Amino acid sequence: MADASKPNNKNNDITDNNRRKVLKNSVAVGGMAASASMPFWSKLAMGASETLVPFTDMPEGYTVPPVAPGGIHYLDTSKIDGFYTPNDDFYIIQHYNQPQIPENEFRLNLTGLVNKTLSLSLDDLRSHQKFEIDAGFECGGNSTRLYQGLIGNAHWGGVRLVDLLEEAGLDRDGVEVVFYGADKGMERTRSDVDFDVEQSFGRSMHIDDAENPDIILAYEMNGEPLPLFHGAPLRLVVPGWYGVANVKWLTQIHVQDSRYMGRFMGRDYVTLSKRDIGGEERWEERSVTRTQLKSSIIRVTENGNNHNIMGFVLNDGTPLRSVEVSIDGGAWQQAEMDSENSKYSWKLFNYTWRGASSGEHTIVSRVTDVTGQVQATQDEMPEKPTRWENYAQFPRTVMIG
Ligand SMILES: Nc1nc2c(c(=O)[nH]1)N[C@H]1C(S)=C(S)[C@@H](COP(=O)(O)O)O[C@H]1N2
Ligand SMILES: [Mo]
Repeated sequence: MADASKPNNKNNDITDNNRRKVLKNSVAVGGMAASASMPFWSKLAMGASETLVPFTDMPEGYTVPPVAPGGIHYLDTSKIDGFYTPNDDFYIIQHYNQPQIPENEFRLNLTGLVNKTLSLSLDDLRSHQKFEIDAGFECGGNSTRLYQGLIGNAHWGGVRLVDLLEEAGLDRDGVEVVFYGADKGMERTRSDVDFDVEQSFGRSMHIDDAENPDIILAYEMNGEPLPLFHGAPLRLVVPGWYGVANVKWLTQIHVQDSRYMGRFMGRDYVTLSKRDIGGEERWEERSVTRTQLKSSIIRVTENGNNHNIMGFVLNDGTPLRSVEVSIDGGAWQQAEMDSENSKYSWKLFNYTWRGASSGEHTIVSRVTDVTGQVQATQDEMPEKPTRWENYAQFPRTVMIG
């Protein structure tokens, strides 16, 4: 596997239609050999001979609304046709506004328990050593109702967070690193306060997590300047964490000695689930942080007598042991992995389904990581009344003509 802790300087040859040159770098995922026999996308890319097979769990003619300023956007996952999500189709979620920050006014301030406060312009950031990494993520609120549409995978370019933390010099009392966006909203913060106060979008993490050398302050997305809707000019990307951690329109990083408790850490994006806490069964409230192990089928195509069943895996970066597909409740069959998959990218897989009979079929995938953790079925999921972290197996239905 590529060492994601080293700068990734591979050439980025994303083309308009987002098809990729293949077999460039054969990356195995956690010992699982990627198929090198047949280029992944040239096998799946919809050529003249290949047609999309409709899912019967999707309404006929399913389409997604176009990208609109201020709105949210999600993908029609059955139409994903490349390893990288194009910038103009990458899903969009923001909880306040989409602030437009003039480049010459932009500053990133690093404050709090540091030896030296930093205030950096975009040029200052660009003059730091550049770091590039592939990372895919999904919204912690992604759902089967959108056929998993709140997902994306991109190549990010920018500065390592750890380089700036080192430059500022961490004070020994620092415990928590808080990331503030420039977008703001009015919030009723406590049940015992009867007025709203203005708050910025904010997220935090323990200082040990913040020192992960793969975390990037990104000013580029897929080789282009970071687009407005994705947080221009600078956003945080925390590989292996849910989308909410990736603070857009990032303007301040603050190191403090106490727990940050803003809305998106302490009230929203909080999973309530029943868990064994040291032998006691308790209802636990937990911030949405690391991505839970998940796979899903998103696209089926027909090619002669064969069908290609394609899907994605997202997780926290733990290497995978297997991705399997089951048809109509039959035995689990190994899928092949895209050779472009890397530690924190989404991991695309394909299963070649031979001799499918006509009629409706149920197909489902499951992923297992090297620690032996297996993706749960819906029935095996912990009791979890909140809507965050939908990582259960997702059975789909297709009609074979
Ligand atoms: N400043 C700011 N950053 C934010 C948000 C936001 O509302 N404001 N939303 C978060 C959430 S919930 C998600 S899922 C991702 C979405 O990133 P994207 O719109 O680039 O896909 O951004 C995160 N970063
Ligand atoms: Mo999200």
